[in-house]
Amino acid sequence: MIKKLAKVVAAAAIVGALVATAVTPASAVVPGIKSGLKIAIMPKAVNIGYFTAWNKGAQKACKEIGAKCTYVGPTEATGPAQVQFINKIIQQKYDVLVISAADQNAIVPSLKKAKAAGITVVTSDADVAEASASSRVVSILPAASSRIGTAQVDWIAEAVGKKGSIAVLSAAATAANQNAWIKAMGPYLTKKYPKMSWVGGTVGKSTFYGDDDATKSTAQFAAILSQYPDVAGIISPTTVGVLAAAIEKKAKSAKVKVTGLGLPSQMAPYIEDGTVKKVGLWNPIDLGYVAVYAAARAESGTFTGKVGTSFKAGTTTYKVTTGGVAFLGDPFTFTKENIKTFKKIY
Ligand code: RAM
Repeated sequence: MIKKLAKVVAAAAIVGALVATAVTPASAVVPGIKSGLKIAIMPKAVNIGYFTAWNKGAQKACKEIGAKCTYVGPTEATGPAQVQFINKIIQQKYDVLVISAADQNAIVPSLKKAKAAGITVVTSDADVAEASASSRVVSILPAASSRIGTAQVDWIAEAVGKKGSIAVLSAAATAANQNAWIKAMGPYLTKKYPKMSWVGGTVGKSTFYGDDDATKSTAQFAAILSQYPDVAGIISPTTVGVLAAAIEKKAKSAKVKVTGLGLPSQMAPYIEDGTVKKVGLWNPIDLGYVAVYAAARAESGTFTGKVGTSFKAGTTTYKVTTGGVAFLGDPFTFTKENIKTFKKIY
């Protein structure tokens, strides 16, 4: 992955150099992208390690395209908290906003205001609600929700020996990404693993919300154990939740198995000591990188975001599919065997 990115940067640098000496104005760094764009990169919350990696990729793209990018956002992963920052972005006349929606509905009116003010809005990591898709140009997401949801069911099935009851420790109830993954988990578990069940009867009634906050996630982990002492496994589809679960499982020597979407650099100690056998995640650095390219091309008028169109980020071409979404690729899984390598990357 790193090698691939290095190649991409090298290729972009060469292209940039050639173009600069040819007819294009000296300020153009990547063909098809205006240079000097003012871009805001807004995570669900700035204090989440996953988004630090996402921003790293975004900043790398910004450097390549000659944009000025600012990482800005709340310390609490909620829609209302993001709205205050979106309003500031509008006042400060940014050209582009790349945002991971903490709330699929609450931020929509502000995104529409931004759009009306001429700002190009692209969601990445977490989208707005399907019905509000027109409030952004395109959404850059890791992989199809069904793939991310069902993969986590397979990981927990492996951990619990394909039997027992399962709960979910999620992020915010308002987050489109976690909700879509959880929705895909329900029917898949029932169909594929007949000896497994949801602690509350359905996946919806078995989902606890830690709001992408470490303290709340720890409390919800404890709530699952006290409400369902026989729970065999917990899936936590959030980097904040799965880390809190691993820490608590270890501290309490809890028998419950834990898996989910974890940042390898944060989960390494718990994978290495066997507290957690396996977690997975895509590369958030790549996700931020691709989102900036899509947004900058849209702002430059060389990409519309319409279904069926495509755009280039580095050397890779991404296609926009149903719903105005482009996907990065399947998640990687991390175990004792490979965590040493991945923890150094993100
Ligand atoms: C948390 C956030 C983010 C999600 C990851 C897996 O960091 O909720 O949106 O994609 O987990």
